[in-house]
Amino acid sequence: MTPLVATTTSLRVKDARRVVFFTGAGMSAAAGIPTFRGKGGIWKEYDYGSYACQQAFNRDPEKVWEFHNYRRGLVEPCQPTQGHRLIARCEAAQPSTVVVTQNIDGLHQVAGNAKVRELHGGLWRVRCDVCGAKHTGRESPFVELRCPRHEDLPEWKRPYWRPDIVWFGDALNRSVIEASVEAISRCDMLISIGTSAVVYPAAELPLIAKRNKALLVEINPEETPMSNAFDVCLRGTADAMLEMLCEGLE
Ligand code: BJW
Repeated sequence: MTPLVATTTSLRVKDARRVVFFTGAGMSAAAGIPTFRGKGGIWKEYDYGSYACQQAFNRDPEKVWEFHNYRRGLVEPCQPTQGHRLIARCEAAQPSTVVVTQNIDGLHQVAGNAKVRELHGGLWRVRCDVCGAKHTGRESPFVELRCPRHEDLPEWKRPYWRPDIVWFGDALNRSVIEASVEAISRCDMLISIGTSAVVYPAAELPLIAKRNKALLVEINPEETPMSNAFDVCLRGTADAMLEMLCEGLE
């Protein structure tokens, strides 16, 4: 069935029992965080093969860290938008609400959502792939680039911390995928917000909700390759469309 394409709807989140918000970079655009694709997108300026894959990190970890610190610097002063706050209000009113996000900026958590599944990792986490150590902190820039646990090694031989981000070619974290699939399978309304729906496997996750007869709503000013799978496509910004969908929440 072709979707209803509109700028207004009488659908309301308060009328659903279990809602999943499925978010991408457009969710945080109004916070001042650039998206990846399209006008002003990060991949226009930075080639992901040089900055966002394990091979690039193996080749030149300091160059990848420079890019990563640039991203930390961009995100660090940004605050959740009205849209993030409305999604947090939805979880407060309906605790079964889950956020499945491709974003690494952590803004859903800052806004107050507790159930956030980060498909592509987190900007503020680093890990050591040699000893398994993990560190979370909002240092910006992050300057101690080598894992301190390897005191037996001379400084120049110690392994680098690696941003805990899912780069191209990386497998997604299994427990995060499982928790996301579980939430999506059980929801009766899935609202996809601000994703170009070109990165897999994330792009196809909303289809799981469709198989289970949930109502699928897409919020995006632009059409996406997945738009036809949705029941309703709201052509507007995340903040404006969420203001409408979340009307009447306690
Ligand atoms: C607004 C708005 C406003 C603007 N309001 N909206 C199957 C088929 C083909 C390829 C593959 C496949 N399976 C796997 C692959 C390979 C690859 C892939 O998908 N490639 C495609 C690009 C072709 N996938 C992977 O490698 C994944 N791993 C994997 O599958 O492992 C197994 C495997 C590997 C290899 C082969 C086969 C299997 C991992 C993907 C990791 C993605 N990582 C990144 C992070 C990069 C690093 C960093 O951040 O430093 O995640 S890439 C980047 O894209 C980031 C995002 O989370 C992700 C999605 O982007 P998103 O959120 O959709 O943003 P944009 O910018 O694309 O779109 C913004 C949208 O917002 C636009 O539509 C605007 O219109 C809209 N918008 N303002 C509402 N105010």
